[in-house]
Amino acid sequence: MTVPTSTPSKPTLDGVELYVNDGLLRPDEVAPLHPSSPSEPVEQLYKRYAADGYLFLRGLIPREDVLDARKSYFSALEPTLFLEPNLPVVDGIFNSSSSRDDFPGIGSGQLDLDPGSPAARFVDAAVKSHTDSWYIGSKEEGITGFCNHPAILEFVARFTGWAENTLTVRRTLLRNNTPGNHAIGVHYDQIYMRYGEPTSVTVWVPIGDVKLEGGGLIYLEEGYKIGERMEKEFNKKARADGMSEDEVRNAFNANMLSSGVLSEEPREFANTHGKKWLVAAYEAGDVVLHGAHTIHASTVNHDPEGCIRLATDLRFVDSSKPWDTRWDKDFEIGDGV
Ligand SMILES: O=C(O)CCC(=O)C(=O)O
Ligand SMILES: [Fe+2]
Repeated sequence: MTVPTSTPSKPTLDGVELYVNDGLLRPDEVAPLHPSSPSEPVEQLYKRYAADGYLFLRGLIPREDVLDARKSYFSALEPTLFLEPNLPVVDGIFNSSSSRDDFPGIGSGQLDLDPGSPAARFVDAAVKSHTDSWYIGSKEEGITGFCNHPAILEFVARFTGWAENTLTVRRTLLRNNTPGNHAIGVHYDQIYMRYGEPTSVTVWVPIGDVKLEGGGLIYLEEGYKIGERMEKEFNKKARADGMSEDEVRNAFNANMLSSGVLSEEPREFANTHGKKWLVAAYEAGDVVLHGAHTIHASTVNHDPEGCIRLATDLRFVDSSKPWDTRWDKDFEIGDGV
């Protein structure tokens, strides 16, 4: 399928325009993400996850716990002039008199920063949050940390059946999508975790409400089938070309760009594969679980109030099986994982 060249002008869904890095999505290019409830029988939820490649769970985490995390994050970043003054910190409204170039989102692509610039200072502060006790926890202070929220861990342990072998991978990405900035391109997570089995589960956690046009994650309809096929083809070809096991695991293959993503153009990608993007408005407390081959991307944040889209992705593995231990560390810019 080819992408039409004329600019579509109709709202995408529910009267709202949804943008990805390569433009406005047309109404026939999207469909709603199917919501589930944590109170449904776990076998039913697992069947749905296996069939769709994702599980969108409404209200898994108490809303107030998510909003506390949001407040902690923005309080730490307030001195960088990230936020509109005189509004509640928890709202996370981007400072309208700041330049968005000084506040590049982390975790949505390559960053080219001048040391000492406001952008570099902002990124340093955002990276530091990954080791703050409100986020990662602290034994000395007796703090569990948002990453280790029992509602998430207990659900994943029960859902996967990994029970006490359920391990929260240390490296997580706390991503702050400022209004109008670049959104993450099309990818599946196994690309970055090839030193482990493709059984990891990612839990994408919006930290705050995210309006439909507020830059939420989007999933390619039946995308895991395409991701599985791509990974199989890549492995076959890499071996035929004589790549060593290590090279195979490290390689960013011909399907991918240097950052590892499959494409920076979600619209074009979905059209090429004849699939829709599945979209949602998220509320604080919702999460989406997705598998290692599930193809996803993000919309560009066009929140009308300038609300910053904050989210984290937590990865879970079965610690009794081989997993990608390169991820057993805190996130750093350019850590090559
Ligand atoms: O939050 C984002 O923009 C990307 C998240 C993601 O790729 C993931 O959770 O695996
Ligand atoms: Fe991802």
